[in-house]
Amino acid sequence: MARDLVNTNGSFSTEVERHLQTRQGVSPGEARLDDWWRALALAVRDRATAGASPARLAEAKEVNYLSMEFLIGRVLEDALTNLHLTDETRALMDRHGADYDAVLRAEPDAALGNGGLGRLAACFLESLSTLGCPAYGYGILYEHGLFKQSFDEDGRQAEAPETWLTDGSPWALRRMARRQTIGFGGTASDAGWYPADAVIAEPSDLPVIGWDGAWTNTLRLFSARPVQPFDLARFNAGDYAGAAEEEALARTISRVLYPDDTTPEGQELRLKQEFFFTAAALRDILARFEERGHALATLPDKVAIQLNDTHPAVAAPELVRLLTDERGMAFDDALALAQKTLNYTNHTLLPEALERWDEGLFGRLLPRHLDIVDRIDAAHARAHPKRKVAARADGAVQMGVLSFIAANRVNGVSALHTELMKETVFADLNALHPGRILNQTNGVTPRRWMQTCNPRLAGLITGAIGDGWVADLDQLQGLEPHLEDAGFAEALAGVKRANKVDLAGWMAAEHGVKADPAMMFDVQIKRIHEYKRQHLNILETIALWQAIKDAPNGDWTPRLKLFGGKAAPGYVFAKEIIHLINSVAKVVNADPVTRDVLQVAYLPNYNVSMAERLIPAADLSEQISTAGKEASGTGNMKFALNGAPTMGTLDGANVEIRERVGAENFFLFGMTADEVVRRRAVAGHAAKAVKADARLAAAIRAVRAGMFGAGFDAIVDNLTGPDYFLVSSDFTDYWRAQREADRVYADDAGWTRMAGLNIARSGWFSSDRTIRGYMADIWGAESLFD
Ligand code: 26V
Repeated sequence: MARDLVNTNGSFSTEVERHLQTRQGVSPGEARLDDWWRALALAVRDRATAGASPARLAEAKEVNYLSMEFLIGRVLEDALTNLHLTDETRALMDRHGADYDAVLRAEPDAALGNGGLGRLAACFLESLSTLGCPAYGYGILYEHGLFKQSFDEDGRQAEAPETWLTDGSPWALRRMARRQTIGFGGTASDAGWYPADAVIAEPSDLPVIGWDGAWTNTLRLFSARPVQPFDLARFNAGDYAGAAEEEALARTISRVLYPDDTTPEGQELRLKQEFFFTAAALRDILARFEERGHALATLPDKVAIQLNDTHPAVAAPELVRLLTDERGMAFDDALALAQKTLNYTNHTLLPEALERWDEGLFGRLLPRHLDIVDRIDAAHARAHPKRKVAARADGAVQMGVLSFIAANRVNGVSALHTELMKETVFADLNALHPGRILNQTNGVTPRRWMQTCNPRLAGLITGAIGDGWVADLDQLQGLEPHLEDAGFAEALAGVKRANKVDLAGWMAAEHGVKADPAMMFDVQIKRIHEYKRQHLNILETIALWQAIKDAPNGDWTPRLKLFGGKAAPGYVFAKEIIHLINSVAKVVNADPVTRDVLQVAYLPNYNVSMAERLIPAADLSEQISTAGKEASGTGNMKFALNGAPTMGTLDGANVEIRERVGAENFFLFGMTADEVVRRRAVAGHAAKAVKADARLAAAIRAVRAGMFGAGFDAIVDNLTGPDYFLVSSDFTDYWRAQREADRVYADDAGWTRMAGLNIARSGWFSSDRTIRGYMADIWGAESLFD
């Protein structure tokens, strides 16, 4: 909705008080924190959705972002910020004696995603609204988001269900008129599909408010519901459990987010989830298109559909089916339309994360779609008779191949990742379709990841260069001359110090962990995975601890090593890494010889809200994946933007961060992607690396000897054996780069300058820039503001 059409009659505060009374049923005096945030959310919702659509919306090209995950976190603070309602809300809370910050914290995180892929989707939606690009996000309203993580007494990960939706969400408005029926199973013939089972996809709309409240897009998330609410006959016969069986089965589909971002579970439920939301989204998109009165042949002119990884790849056969079986179009025409409408983003080249569905399972659940996949393959083979690349191969449907064949554009998420796509996984397809693959390097929204999460820095920047940077992040370049000004530099250092003091206070209060803000805050927060190499970080910690013990009077730069992140519940090795970090923390933190210069803390249950606290307070950003494995990274961008230089490999978007902030403002170490491949071919590479580095050997010996307890055999055996991710081979250079960081950090002015240059030169990593790229190069979509 355009801003000038927003209904601003009556003050926001009055609306909040009214919602408090009418929806929460309490007076301001009785309101609990939860009542306040719900009333605030409802009032914000009204603001965001009031008003009419501009006439040109009817003609505009509409973007649809299909994603299994939207990791949105908390919504209220971001919404208030974008609507410029924070001051009024603070005043309202003050008037009623409510604690504004506590009210904001009463909102549970919407953890409808695992990590980078889902958080990127959330940043993209916000940028789409900020840029005035008409768009819908489509996904699943999971009843339970990503599991809650805690540590047991030994420091091992424990998982508990997450319950954000138990009391309902004030953001999610059910849209009963737009329900869809989704079939499964049954039989197929040339005439079409006869599903055996069906569920209802019930949409709930969440508002996505852009900067300045200038435009609001919709995130439409589907819940699965039974076609029949319950079986009355069985109920009346006393079979109460049986009577609710169908309902329970249907609801299972939207019950829980898959807590795994690496290994496709070969499980029916996940394929059901994928088809469920994808089919519901396509029906909704086509219904809206037809309501707009356009002819089917113009679909690609009015609609673009983005497949966020292969999870919605079944969109290809489903769209063809909707156009042929349900609308009578010829197959070739339908496929041509689908191909012009669909686009695919790849987010990982890790072989274990590339989806492939057993053709038996696929055919049982989606018999008609399996036929159509074969016809898509046949059409592709006719067009390219010399090369054999098929979506259905080796007894499975290869979802990456299917997505590629059925897409107009295929993109990678960083320059390096895109090149590796062309050279490795998609080499054959790239040769057949030169130009189809293109790059759109990821970005992050500066509203959440600076303006909201780091108000001190945002204020300092605005004081120096005005507030235009919020919607035009390149303007941060204007900070560079200010860095020469000693007063500004001192203020910048003061912001970081104050953020660290805040974080330390929160760590003490919430986690009982003491953190000394005088130490360097060295932060690694992300999912736990061997390729991300948290074990390289903790090994270096052990080696540093040993070095300090050897020379306690040395000139050590005091460091706090901070970790956060969850491991997939079934990923045993990753869970061992968590256990090791916690065990090292226990020993090192208790050591009177070293504790003033080295501390280790692993904060449990890392999520979006925790990232918003940690990133503004970080001094050093750990981005240490094995080169060639991290598709892009987006945390790396958030740290640089908030003034934490990177300790990193030449991987993913680290490469581009280093190019932009300058090599001298980036702590580079490790092998390149090419060197990684060559090193892996060296027989006994890990054993050789350990032999060549006495510090590494001693650190591994300490773990093996049980200095941190038992249970780390798999890690030790790996680092001295196969070491596929080359932790041992990169250790020596990592140590060197860390000592270089120590040296620079010891010089306050030098470090502040480096941090400042990271901020000033990170404007390019705004997701506004990324979305402009998608609009121009992939979607052919335009802003309603232009
Ligand atoms: C795979 C699966 C398999 C089945 C269970 C659920 C599930 C969920 C996610 C995935 C693939 C995850 C891929 C991913 O998250 N890639 C990350 O994407 C970020 C945004 O582009 C990027 O910055 C990270 O480098 C990349 O690892």
